[in-house]
Amino acid sequence: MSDSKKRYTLTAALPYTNGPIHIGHLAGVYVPADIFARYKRLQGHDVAFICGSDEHGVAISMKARKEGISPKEVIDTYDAIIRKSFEDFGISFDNYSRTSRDIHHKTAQEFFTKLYEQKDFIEETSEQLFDAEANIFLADRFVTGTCPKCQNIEAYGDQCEKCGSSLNATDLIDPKSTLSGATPSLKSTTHWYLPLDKSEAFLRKWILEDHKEDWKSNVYGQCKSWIDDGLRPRAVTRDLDWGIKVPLESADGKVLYVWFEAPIGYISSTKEWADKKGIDWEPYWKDENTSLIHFIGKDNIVFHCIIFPALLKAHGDYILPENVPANEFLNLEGQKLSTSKNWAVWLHEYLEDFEGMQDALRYVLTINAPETKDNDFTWDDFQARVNNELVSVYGNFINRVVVLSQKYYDGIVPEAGPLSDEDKQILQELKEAPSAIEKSLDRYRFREAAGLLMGVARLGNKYLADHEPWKLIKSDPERVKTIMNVALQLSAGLAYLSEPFLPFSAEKLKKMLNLKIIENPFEHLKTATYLISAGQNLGTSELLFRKIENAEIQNQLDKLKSTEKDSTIMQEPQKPAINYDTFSSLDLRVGTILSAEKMPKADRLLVLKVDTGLDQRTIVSGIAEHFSPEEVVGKKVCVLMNLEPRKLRGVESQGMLLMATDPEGKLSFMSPEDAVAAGSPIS
Ligand code: B3M
Ligand code: ZN
Repeated sequence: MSDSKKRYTLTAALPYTNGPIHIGHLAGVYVPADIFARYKRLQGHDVAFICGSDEHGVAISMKARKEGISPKEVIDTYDAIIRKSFEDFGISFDNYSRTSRDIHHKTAQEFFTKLYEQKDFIEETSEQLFDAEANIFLADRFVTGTCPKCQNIEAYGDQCEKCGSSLNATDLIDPKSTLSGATPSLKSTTHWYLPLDKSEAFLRKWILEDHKEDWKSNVYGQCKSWIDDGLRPRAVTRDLDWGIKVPLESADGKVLYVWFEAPIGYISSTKEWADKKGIDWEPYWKDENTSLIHFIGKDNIVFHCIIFPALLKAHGDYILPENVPANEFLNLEGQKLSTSKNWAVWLHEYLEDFEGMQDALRYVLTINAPETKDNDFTWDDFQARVNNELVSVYGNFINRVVVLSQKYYDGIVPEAGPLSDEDKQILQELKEAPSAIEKSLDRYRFREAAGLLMGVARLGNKYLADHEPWKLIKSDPERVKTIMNVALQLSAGLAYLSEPFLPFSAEKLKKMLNLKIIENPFEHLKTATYLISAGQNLGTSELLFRKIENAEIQNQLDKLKSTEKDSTIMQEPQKPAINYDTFSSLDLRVGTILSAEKMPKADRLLVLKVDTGLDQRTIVSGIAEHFSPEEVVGKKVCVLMNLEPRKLRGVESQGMLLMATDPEGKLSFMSPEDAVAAGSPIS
């Protein structure tokens, strides 16, 4: 392969299929990865842009348990949502696989076997945290406790999200099972460990020396602190029922640790892609001339910079990543994004609410990307960026150029006359733009690159505003031809340069200008003065971007507000299990309220007479602040018959009404939906 054409294997973190994609994922990983992939393809390189769903691990099991469905149902649901939303959003993966596919199980197991046979693992039996109630070993997200490094009380069994430390479950102080809330006991079990400590010398040289200059400082800094802290052996297997079976006879009931197998998912996905194309996958992972680049969020740094490279190196056949340009986190309206708390802007919902506006979100997430520090997404900023930059600058410029060209020249590109110094200057700036953008992108500075692109649009917008061809057309139509020709060159330049960033509008713009497809447009732009020739016909004009109305922003803010309210409902943890006999000892029946009156001098209590089918009895109920006596007469209710009678304000209550309480404390009766006779048993 010649120097000018390089092979790139670009991976984007495999999303867990326990929820849909949100803007944090997009800003951190998928938008920059997609910009880079499109950019490298435009330069004519051989690109494999690889991703897929991450479908094992505790995140999936937890979701399944919580919803009372199988892990398979969870992954099928979210894989479909994620896959579609990426596609609709224009993320240009060459392959999007799933780690539940056979090809991945096989690839991961073969990888394990090779390392096992090479004696790269240590087999060790030790005491691990065990939840006797749930009958399960507690690793990863099944256990929380206090981080020994930063004292964060919500650290997980494999990682503290606050300080980024990678942990073993037994490191946690005061561990608690996330399944039952129980304090775990210790139970002995056998696992296979990767002795990371033995990789220290290699990692020190490869990262701390060889990549001191070219890795981002946030990534380099995290790696340095882990290595300096001392690396310890890490288990690559787990006692779980959901995952890829450990391919050893002695390992019944054990699966591969999700962070062992998920990165191998990049390899499986590449294989799947190459199979479909009928090409060889191996150069993409084994040829030293291939650039392997992992796009990830900052919480995945240790896995991609330390553990996976240590595994690749131990295996022996693979290349190592050239760079891991991890981003920091994006917050939403000042708060941490959270799938479980539903504090997010979900991609599939955005695509519904803002149809055809993929590029608007891509732009805002890029220009405001959390590249070097955490950043905040606010809907007000989104609106301002779209309206003041995409619409008022970029869109306005293009619209003027196309509309005026239609009006003055019937949509035919006019011939340029002699160029003024300013015209020359503008065309020169356009020629310099691709190199500047390339320089930024090659250093993974996506914000800077998007800013440079917008700079070209600004240049054009200002050029037209300064020269006012719409005024000059009467007095100097010849000069206007030149101005419009220059403006059209800038528009064409924007169409080519914007493709990696704003692919949907780039496509539209190319059509509007009737542009040719050119090979390596970035290179072409550096030398060609005329990107669109005089005499050429333009296409029909369309609006590139539309304004965002206040009502749309309000609507999004309202959505978030309702989420905030929901998430403040503290869901009580489930009570300890009871057996069927205990349950069936409850005597529950449908009753009809026959009469009701307020209990004297008690604001909360109503004294009810209830027909239970068996008898008519008195029940005192604390519902007076919610219902008037008149409202409740005639209601069918759920009665707990055999609760011990007790006296309330001197009146004996013979049973209890069951009520539901909503987050605001409002009560409602548990009434049968259909007409059911008083006395009907409830079971
Ligand atoms: N599934 C992403 C996450 O931490 C995780 C990435 C795997 S990449 C091999 O949400
Ligand atoms: Zn910590």
